[in-house]
Amino acid sequence: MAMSLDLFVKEMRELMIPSNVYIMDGSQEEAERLVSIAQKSEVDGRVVLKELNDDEYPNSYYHRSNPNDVARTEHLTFVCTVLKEQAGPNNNWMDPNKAKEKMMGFFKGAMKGRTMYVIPFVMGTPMSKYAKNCVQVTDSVYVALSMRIMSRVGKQAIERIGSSSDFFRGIHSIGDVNPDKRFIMHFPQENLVMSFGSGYGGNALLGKKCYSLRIASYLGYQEGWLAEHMVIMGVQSPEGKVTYFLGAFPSACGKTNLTLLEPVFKGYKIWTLGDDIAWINIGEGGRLYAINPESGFFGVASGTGVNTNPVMMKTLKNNKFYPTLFTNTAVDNSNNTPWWEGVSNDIPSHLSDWQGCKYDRNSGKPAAHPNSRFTVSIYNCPTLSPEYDNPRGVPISGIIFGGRRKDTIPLVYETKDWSSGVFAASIIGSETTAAASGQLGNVRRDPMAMLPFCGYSMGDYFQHWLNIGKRVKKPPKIFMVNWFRKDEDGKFMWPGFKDNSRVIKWMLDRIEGKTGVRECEIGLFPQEGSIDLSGLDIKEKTMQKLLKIDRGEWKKEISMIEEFYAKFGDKIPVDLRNHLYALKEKF
Ligand code: GTP
Ligand code: SPV
Ligand code: MN
Repeated sequence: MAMSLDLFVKEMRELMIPSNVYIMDGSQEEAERLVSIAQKSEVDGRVVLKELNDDEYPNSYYHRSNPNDVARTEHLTFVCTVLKEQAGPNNNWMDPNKAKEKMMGFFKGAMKGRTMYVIPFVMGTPMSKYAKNCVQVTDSVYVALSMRIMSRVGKQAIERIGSSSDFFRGIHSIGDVNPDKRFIMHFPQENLVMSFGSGYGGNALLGKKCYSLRIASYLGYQEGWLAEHMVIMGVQSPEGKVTYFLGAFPSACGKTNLTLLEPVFKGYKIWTLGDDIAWINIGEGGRLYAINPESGFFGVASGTGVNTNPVMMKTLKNNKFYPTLFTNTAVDNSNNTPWWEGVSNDIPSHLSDWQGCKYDRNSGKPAAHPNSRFTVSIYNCPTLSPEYDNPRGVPISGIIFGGRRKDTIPLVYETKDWSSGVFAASIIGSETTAAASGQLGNVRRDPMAMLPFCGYSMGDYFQHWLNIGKRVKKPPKIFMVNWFRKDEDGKFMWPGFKDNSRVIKWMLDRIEGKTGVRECEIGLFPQEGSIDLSGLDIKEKTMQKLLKIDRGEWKKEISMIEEFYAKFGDKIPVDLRNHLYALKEKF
């Protein structure tokens, strides 16, 4: 249903009956005003924002959410296409009319006594032909401030929208944060999302996963491009040449860390372009070009420290963009700084946990929620690529896919060609993490790291990937990695983090044709000695284990893949089925 911005705001006001309507302009004064409002407001008994130590963490504020609202809720997330088959077995589905009726019931009068923030925003740099116009309404000042960091909010969006009705509409209310009245409903065929009952990131910042992945993946399917759960980064060699990579990893499996990585080798540098979402188009010369539609990081705090991610620690202390938010970390009361496991070795003695209680270090529980996050502008990042705002995006030479697996999957291998790469990506399995509510550590299939984010049937999605490869002149090389393989004692065998640059350097050598491969059952493996391990204390035996293919493990893996593929019946492209038969033959 076509509807101008004015009409949309009018309808929302009539539906939710807020006592105020505030249209955001994106200015600095506005941010200061909203922060000040948030410091005075309470949502179910919690002050929305508290100022943190300005000397240690400039312009930073602390937010504690309802303990029932700390991660994405996949079981309450629906894709409401006209036909159930369009949403596919990878999505929860509801009839669009039924879904709207249900949501309208929740939204009716939901903002009584509250302010409705109208957030006009652009996903992508506004000069880009790939950028998209969006509007979200919300009654959460925390969401309004977060959206301001994560996307380009304000006048530019209003100007781009003008009197047209061609923009994404996101309708959001935190309601009373009741999990029984919590739903995130997507209507890809109407460019619309309705979200009620949660203030948490991926459920509530509708420009992020809801629009830029679920809705945008559907748009991309219609229009011939890809919206992916991927980092974008440039790898600079000592000669000064920059090669661009995409990297897809499931939630909380290392994207933010990878794109802010400081290589261990002299002369090499990594340029950051995006840590979560990439929109990929076929551009100049028939190559793939990627843009990051977002303008901030909504990153996992736990595990982030000067040893693991020094660039992010610098980003968090860089005060260029106002404000930076910390959600559900612990707080060190001795100096009013946010604290989380991994930010320092010793546990401070005056610590409040993420729920605001005095931390008991004998509890066996972490002080920060494992999915505690920071929300910080990408412009604060010292390694931000000069190409970040380039409207045409950056040309892609390599795509990395990974998962979190304690066994089975080797440290790295290359796939033979695009279609083998699409197959390898379609069979990714990964252990579930704290980024989504539910049990942790279960291996589930997470094709292209998109299982929770693909806005249509994954059978069609796989075919779309294959079709893109046929249209691209020189398809990027596709690599598979696993930083998370463990030994018999349950310890990570690969040091990870900055040492991942050793594997990236190998990929660069492969792209430049500087090193050969040996062919194995599942793909192309590094020749012995071709991953540069200089200065790293790792045993040859460990490297062998990291690259090992265990036939028993792979037999099990193949039966899990068959089970997953079977859910899609004949929607799985013939090409991929053939790859699976061929793989099975080998084991
Ligand atoms: P989302 O924001 O949920 O999409 O997560 P992400 O993919 O950006 O993951 P992130 O980089 O935030 O990492 C998640 C967790 O994995 C953090 O606790 C990191 O410290 C940890 N991690 C990241 N890279 C590595 C690695 O190479 N090895 C090990 N062992 N842990 C890692
Ligand atoms: C993820 O879960 O992949 C995230 C956090 O990046 S959220 O924005 O909540 O989706
Ligand atoms: Mn993510």
